[in-house]
Amino acid sequence: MNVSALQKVRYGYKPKLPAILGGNVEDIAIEFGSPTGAISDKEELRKIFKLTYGKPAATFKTGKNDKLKRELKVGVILSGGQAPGGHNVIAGLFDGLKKGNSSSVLYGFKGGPSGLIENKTILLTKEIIDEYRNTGGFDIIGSGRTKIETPEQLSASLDTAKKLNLDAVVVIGGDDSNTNAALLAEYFLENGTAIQVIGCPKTIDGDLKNEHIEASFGFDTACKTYSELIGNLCRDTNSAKKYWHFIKLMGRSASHIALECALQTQPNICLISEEIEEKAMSLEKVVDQICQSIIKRSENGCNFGIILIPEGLVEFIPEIKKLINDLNDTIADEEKDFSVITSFIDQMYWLSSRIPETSYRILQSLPPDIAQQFLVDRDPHGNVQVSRIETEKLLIGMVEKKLAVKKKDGQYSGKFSALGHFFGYEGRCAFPSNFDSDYCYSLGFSAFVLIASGLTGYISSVKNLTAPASEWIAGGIPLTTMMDLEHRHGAKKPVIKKALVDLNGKPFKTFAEKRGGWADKTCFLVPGPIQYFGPAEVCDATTITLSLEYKS
Ligand code: FBP
Repeated sequence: MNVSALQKVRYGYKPKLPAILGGNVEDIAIEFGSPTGAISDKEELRKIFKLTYGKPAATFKTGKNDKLKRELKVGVILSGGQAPGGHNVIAGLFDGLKKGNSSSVLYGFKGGPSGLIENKTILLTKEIIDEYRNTGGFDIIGSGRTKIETPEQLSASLDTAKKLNLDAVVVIGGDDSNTNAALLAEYFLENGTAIQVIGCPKTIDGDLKNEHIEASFGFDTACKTYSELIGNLCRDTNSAKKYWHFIKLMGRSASHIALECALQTQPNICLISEEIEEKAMSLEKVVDQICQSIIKRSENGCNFGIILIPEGLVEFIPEIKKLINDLNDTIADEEKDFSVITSFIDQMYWLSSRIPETSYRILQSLPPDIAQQFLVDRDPHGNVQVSRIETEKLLIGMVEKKLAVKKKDGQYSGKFSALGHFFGYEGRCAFPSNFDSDYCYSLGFSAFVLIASGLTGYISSVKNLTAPASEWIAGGIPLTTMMDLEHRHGAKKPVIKKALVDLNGKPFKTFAEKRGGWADKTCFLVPGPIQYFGPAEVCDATTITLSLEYKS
C-alpha cells in the first residue's frame, strides 16, 4: 500500500481513551440507570420495540466483569456518507475484542448494510486494521446507503448473521442507520436469537445529537477542514479585495456545519436555514438581506466578502419548500409520463397545468439551469435532491440582478464580482483530527464492552467530551430513548430525531450576537489546517459548537 509521510506517522498515534477503558478489560463493570422512555409516542414505540424498549442507560465503572473475556464473533457495517474517524471506530472495536479474548473475530460487511443482507464479508486481521489506523475514509470495507427495513432485508440479515455464527453486529451510521439498527436488534430477539446489535453515532452533519449524544463523529474534522478552506478564501479576498465568495457547505438539512464554520472564520454573512424558516423569509427577502450587506460594505470601500450558505437552505424557504413538495407529489403521481419528456421546455409545459400556479411561477422565475436541477436530480424515492441544487449560483444570480436594478436607481455604485464554491466531499475523508481519532476509537472500544456485556439495541456513547479524554464518560444508551414517530412516505415510522440548529442554544446565540459586527467590518479569522502534533490547546481542541454547548 502506498502511504504518505503523514499517514506513516499517524499510524503511530495512540488514541486517547477514557480512563476506564485504558486498564484491564475485566475491570470494566456496568452500572445501570433507571428504565428509559422515548422523546414522545412512548406507548406506540413500546409496542413496536416489545423486547428492547425502556432498557436502562449503561455507564462503565470500575468493577469485576468476567464477561469481557468471552470469545466473540462480531460483524461491523459502515453506513451512509463518509465521516472522518470511521476507521478508528473499527480499530477500537477490534482492539477491544482482541484485548478481551485473542480468539475473538471481527468481520467487516462490504459496501454498507447490503454487505449484511448479501453476506459479503472480509475477515479483519491486525494487518488490515493497522493499515487504516487514524486515517480518514471508509475504504477499509466501503459504505452504502441501503436500508435494512423490509421483511426480506431483515430476514436475509438474520440468515447472514446466523451463517457467520455472529454474537453481534455493529452499525456505524447516522440517525436513519441507527433507527434501522434498533429495528434489527428487535427483529433478532423476536426471532429467538441472542444476536446483539449496537449502533455508533456517525455523521459530519452533526445532527445526530441529543441529551445523551454530545456529538456525532466526523463533525469536528469536517468543520475544521472546511474552516481551513474558508479561512484561506477570507485571506485571499482580503488581499485582492475584488471578489464576493458564496460558499455552500454540506450538512443536509441542518445548518450545524455552516454555523460552526461561521464561528471559526467570522464571515460577513452566514445564512442559517432554521432561522430563515422560523422567520418565514422568502427567497426575495434573503436576497435583499445579502444585497443590503453588500451595499453597506461597498460604501465602506469593501467590494469583497464571504457568504456561507447551508446545503439545505432551499428546503427551509417556505415558497421553495412548497414548490419542492408540489413537484415531488406531481411527478411521483405521473412518474412514467414525466420520465419520457426529455426537453426542459416540454417539462415546463407539462408542469404548467399540473402544479399550482404560485409554485409554477416560482419555478419559472428561477434561472433555467437551476430550475432544471429541481426537475432532473431525483432520489430513489422520487424526491428532489436538494443537495444537488446549486444554491450558491442561484443566490449569485439573484443578487447580481437586484444590484443592477439598485445601480440604475442610484442606490448602489459599487462593483460586484462573485465566485461560487461548494465544500462537502472535501471534508468527509480528511485525516481525523486528534479529537475524532480519540472519540472514534473510544466509541469502538465501548461498543465492544456493550457487546461483551450482552446488551443489544444500544448506541455506544462517550460523554463529557470537552474535558480531557481521560475524563470522558463511556457507556451505552438504548436507541429507543432517542426516538419518536414521524410521517415517512405516508406512514408513521419510528425514527431517531434529527437535531436541527437550536435557535435558543448557545452556538446560535453567540453567532447572532456577533454577526452584526462581521457583516460591515472585515473580522475574518484564519484557523489554518488541522494540527496533529503540537500543543494540546491547538491539537485537541473541540469544535466551538461543542465547547459552547458543554463547557461551563
Ligand atoms: P450521512 O447523513 O449519511 O452521514 O451523510 C452526510 C452527507 O455528507 C450529507 O451532508 C450530504 O447531503 C450527503 O451525505 C451526500 O450524500 P452522497 O454521499 O450520497 O452524495
